Amino acid sequence: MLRRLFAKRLLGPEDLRPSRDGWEVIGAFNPGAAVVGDEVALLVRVAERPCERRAGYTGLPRWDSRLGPIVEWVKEEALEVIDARMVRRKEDGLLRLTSLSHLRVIRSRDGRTVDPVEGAWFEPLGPWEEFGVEDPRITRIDGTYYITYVAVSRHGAATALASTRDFDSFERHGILFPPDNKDVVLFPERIGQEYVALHRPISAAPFTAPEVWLARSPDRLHWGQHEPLTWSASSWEADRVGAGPPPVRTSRGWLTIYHGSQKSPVPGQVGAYSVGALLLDLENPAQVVGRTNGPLLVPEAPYDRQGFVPDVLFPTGLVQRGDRVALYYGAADTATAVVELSLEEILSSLN
Ligand code: MAN
Repeated sequence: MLRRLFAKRLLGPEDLRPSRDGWEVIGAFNPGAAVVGDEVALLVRVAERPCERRAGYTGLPRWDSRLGPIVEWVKEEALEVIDARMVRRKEDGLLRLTSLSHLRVIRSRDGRTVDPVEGAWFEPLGPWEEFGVEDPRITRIDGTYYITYVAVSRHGAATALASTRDFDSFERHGILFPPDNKDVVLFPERIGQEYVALHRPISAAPFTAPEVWLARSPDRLHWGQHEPLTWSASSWEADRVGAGPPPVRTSRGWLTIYHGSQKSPVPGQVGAYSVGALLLDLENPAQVVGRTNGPLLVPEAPYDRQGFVPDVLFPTGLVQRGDRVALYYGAADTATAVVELSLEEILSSLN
């Protein structure tokens, strides 16, 4: 396990006002991060649910294109609880989320404290975002910030692209990877003329445990030449894996921080999410040339261990300054936290 050189919970639901009357913020987590001028901009996932409770009913939130956030009240006996995040409708076996997420810009001058003033909001729009927008990753390419984010709807969890130059206004570029595909990150530069992305498709007929794949594109919109990254997974990453923040160029290869989750022995409980690292070949990043033996970080701080989904450390943003790597992450699907690590120590833990 690596030394945590600095660690802090930066932001929680208590720090943000709900987007509308009658709604409560239950999570401010899984932040994208980018250096903008001399500040760090965080794009935080804000999860909300209705304040109202109706005995015998569950309120299922969704974004209506005309009305904004609305609630559908469904009899409890018509639903099966999967975990804190999801229920299944018995009638048709389909899933719904128990909260509805949008994104908000939060700025930090020093990367270790957040400004009280909130920036722009990125709210769901259109049919692909009906159940919310989640888990943004930010990559700066040629002066523009590209944001890959999960767009959830009755059609599944897809990954879409948006861009911004200032974090005040955003342009949408549509869906890049159709459902079920999350944890998409773009590399910060072209490799041999092409844009490169990591993504994580999930199949309903699993011939494999979830894998991280790599794809290439001439224009950031059309993706092909898909291939899986292969490494032999350990038990801490046996259930889910996915790229964390965008890969970082180092002299030894592309340092790629990712999350892995354990299988939980308890039904209805989500297995612990920890952090690992891969090293990908600089010229051909589909080749894994190094990896951590065990996890780099496991949920350990009280805020990693307790919250909406306990024991989740979900890295989504990274800012490098010299040897210092600040990793911004979602703690227990509730709060935004930062942990600072030494790049040298990360690299020497890889083999
Ligand atoms: C999934 C996603 C994330 C979430 C983790 C942990 O990967 O829903 O948004 O943070 O699970 O619950």
